[in-house]
Amino acid sequence: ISKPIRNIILIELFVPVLLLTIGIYHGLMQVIYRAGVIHQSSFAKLDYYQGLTLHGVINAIVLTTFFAVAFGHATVAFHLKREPNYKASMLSLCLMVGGTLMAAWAMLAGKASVLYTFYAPLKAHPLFYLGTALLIVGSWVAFFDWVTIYLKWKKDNREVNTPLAVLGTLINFTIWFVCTLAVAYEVLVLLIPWSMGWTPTVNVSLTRTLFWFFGHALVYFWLLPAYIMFYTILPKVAGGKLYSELAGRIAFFVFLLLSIPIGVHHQFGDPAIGRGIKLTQGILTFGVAIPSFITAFTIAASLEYAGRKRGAKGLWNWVWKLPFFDKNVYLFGYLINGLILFIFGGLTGLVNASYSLNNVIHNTAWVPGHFHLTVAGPVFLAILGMSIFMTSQLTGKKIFLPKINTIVPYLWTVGVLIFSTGLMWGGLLGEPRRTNLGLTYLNPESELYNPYWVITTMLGLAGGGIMFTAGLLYFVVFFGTFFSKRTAEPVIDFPVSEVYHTEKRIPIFDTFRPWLIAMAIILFMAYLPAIMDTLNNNRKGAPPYLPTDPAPVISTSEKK
Ligand code: HAS
Ligand code: HEM
Repeated sequence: ISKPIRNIILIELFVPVLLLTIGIYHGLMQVIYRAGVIHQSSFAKLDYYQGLTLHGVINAIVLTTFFAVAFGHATVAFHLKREPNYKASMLSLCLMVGGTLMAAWAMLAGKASVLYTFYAPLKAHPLFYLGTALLIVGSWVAFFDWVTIYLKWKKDNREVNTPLAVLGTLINFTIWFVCTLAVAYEVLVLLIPWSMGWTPTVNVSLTRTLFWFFGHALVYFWLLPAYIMFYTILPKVAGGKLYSELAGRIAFFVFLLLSIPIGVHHQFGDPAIGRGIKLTQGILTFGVAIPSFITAFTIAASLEYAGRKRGAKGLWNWVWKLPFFDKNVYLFGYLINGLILFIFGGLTGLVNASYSLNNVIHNTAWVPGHFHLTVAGPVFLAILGMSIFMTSQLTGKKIFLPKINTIVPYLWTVGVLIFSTGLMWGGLLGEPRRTNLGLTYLNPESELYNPYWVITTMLGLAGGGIMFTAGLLYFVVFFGTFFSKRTAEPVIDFPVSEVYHTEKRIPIFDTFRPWLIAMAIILFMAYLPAIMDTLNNNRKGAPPYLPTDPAPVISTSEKK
C-alpha cells in the first residue's frame, strides 16, 4: 500500500480517536449527572445537553463514519489488490475533516445542543447541519471510488466470488448511501432553511420520519464492519476456519433488504403515523434479526471448530481452549467480547421491537442500556481493536504495552455489563433517558427525589467508571503505538479465515442488481405510507425548541 494512501488511512484513524477523548469524558460526565453526584446543569462551562450531544455525535457518528471509511480503504486495497484513487480519497478526507470541524465548533460553542438525533423541533446553528452533511458526502466520495475499483476488478474476474469482506463493505455503503439521502433532504431542504430563519415553522413528524429512515439503518452501518471482522478475521485468529462463507453472504444481502424499511419502530408512539405501517415495520424489524441469528450460529460453529482443533474434547470444553488472553492474537479478545455483549444487545433489541413492550421502555433508561450493549459493544470493541491493529501495521510500529492492550476489551465488557444492567433496571422502574437526574429525581433536596433510582444510577456510575478506565487504557495503547519508533516496514496484512466447507459459487449471492431492485420495492412499500401520513397529519408545523425548556423559543421579531 502506497505511502499517500497509508497516510490518509492513518489520519482517518487518528482524528476521530483524538476527538473520542472528548466523547469518553462526556460519557463519564453523563453517569455522574445521572447518579446525582453533582446537582448542576453544567460542569466546566459545558452544559448537560451540550455534553450529551458531544458524546452521541462524536462516539456514534464521527468515530464510526471515519472508521468505516478507513477500514473500507484498507479492505478494498488488501482483498482486491488495487489501491483507492489518491485524489478521490484526499477529497473524501478533506470533506469529512472540514465537516467535522464545523459541527464540532457549533457544538462546543453551545449553538447545537440538539442531541445526536438532531431532528426538529430542537434547532441548531446552520453550520452543524452543513458540517454533518459534508461528513456524509465525504464518505460517499470514498464509496464511489470503491465501486469503480470493484467494477474493474469484476470485469477481469467474472467467475470469481467477490471476497466476503469486499462484498460486506459494498453492501454496507450501499445501505449508507440510500439511507443518507433522506437525512440529506431533511438537513438541506427542511432544517437549514428553518435554522436560517427563512421558514418560520417545520413539519416535526416529517423530520423525525426522515431521520429514522436514516437512523436505524445507521446502526447497521455501524455494525457491518464488525460483522466483516467476525466472518473474515475472527475464525482465523481463533485458530479455526469459517464454518460457512455462504451464510455470511446471505446475512449481508438480507441486511441490504431490511436495514432501512424498519425505522418507524422508533416512532411507535408518534401519533401522526398510522397503526398499519407501524405493524408492518414492526414485523420487518423481526426479519432484520435473522441475519444476526445466522451470524450467531455460524460464528459459534466456527469457534467450536477452532476450540476442537486446539485439542478440546466433550461438549463445552472447546470454549476454554480459545485464545482469550493471548497477546499475539489480541484481536480475538476485542471481537469475542463484542459478541458476548451482543447476545444481550440483540435480546434487548427484540424487546424494543415488540410493539406492546416498546410502550414500557420507550424514552426510559432501558434504551441507552440496549444500545451501549450494541454500539458500545461489538461495534466499539471492533473499532478499538482494529484501529490498534491497523495503526501498528500501517506505521510499522510495535503495539505499546501489549498486555494492557489484551486486558482492555475485558475491562470494557465488565463495565458495560454493570452499566447497562443499571440503566435497564432503572428503565423498568420508569427512570427517564436524556434527563439530568441530579437536578431533581436524584437530588435529596428536591421534592421530586426518588430513592428507587439510587441503586440503578449507582450501578450506572460504577459500570461507567470502569468503562472510562478501559477507555483511558486504550488511549495509552493507541497513542503510545502511534508515537513509538518504527521497527518494521509498513504493510496492510489482515488475517484471513479459510472456509470450512468448499462451497460452489452461487451467482445470485455475488450479484447486486436483483437485490437492489428488491430493496427498492420493499423500501417504497414500507415508507410511502409513512411519509404520506406525516404530510397529511401535520399541516401546522412547529416553532423551534431548546432541550432545556418545554416552551418554544420566541424570536425577537415575535416578541415585539
Ligand atoms: Fe436497536 C433503539 C430494535 C440492533 C442501536 N438501537 C436503538 C437505539 C440505538 C440502537 C442507538 O425496535 C436508540 C436510538 C435513539 O437514540 O432513540 N435493535 C433493535 C433490533 C435489533 C437492534 C430488533 N440496535 C441494534 C444494533 C445497534 C442498535 C446492532 C447498534 C449497533 N433498537 C430497536 C428498537 C429501538 C432501538 C425497536 C427503539 C427503542 C425505542 O423505543 O426508542 C436487532 O438487529 C438485534 C439482532 C441481534 C441478535 C443477536 C445475535 C447475537 C450474536 C452474538 C453471538 C455470540 C457468539 C459468542 C457467537 C439477534 C451475533 C459465543 C461466545 C463464546 C464465549 C463462544
Ligand atoms: C448516551 C454513558 C461510551 C454512545 C449515554 C448516556 C450515558 C452514557 C449515561 C446518557 C443516557 C441518557 O441519559 O439518556 C457512557 C459511558 C461511556 C460511554 C460512561 C464510556 C466511558 C459510549 C460509546 C458510544 C456511546 C463508546 C458509542 C460508540 C452513546 C449514544 C448516546 C449515549 C449514541 C445517546 C445520546 C443521546 O441520547 O442523545 N452514554 N457512554 N457511548 N452514548 Fe454513551
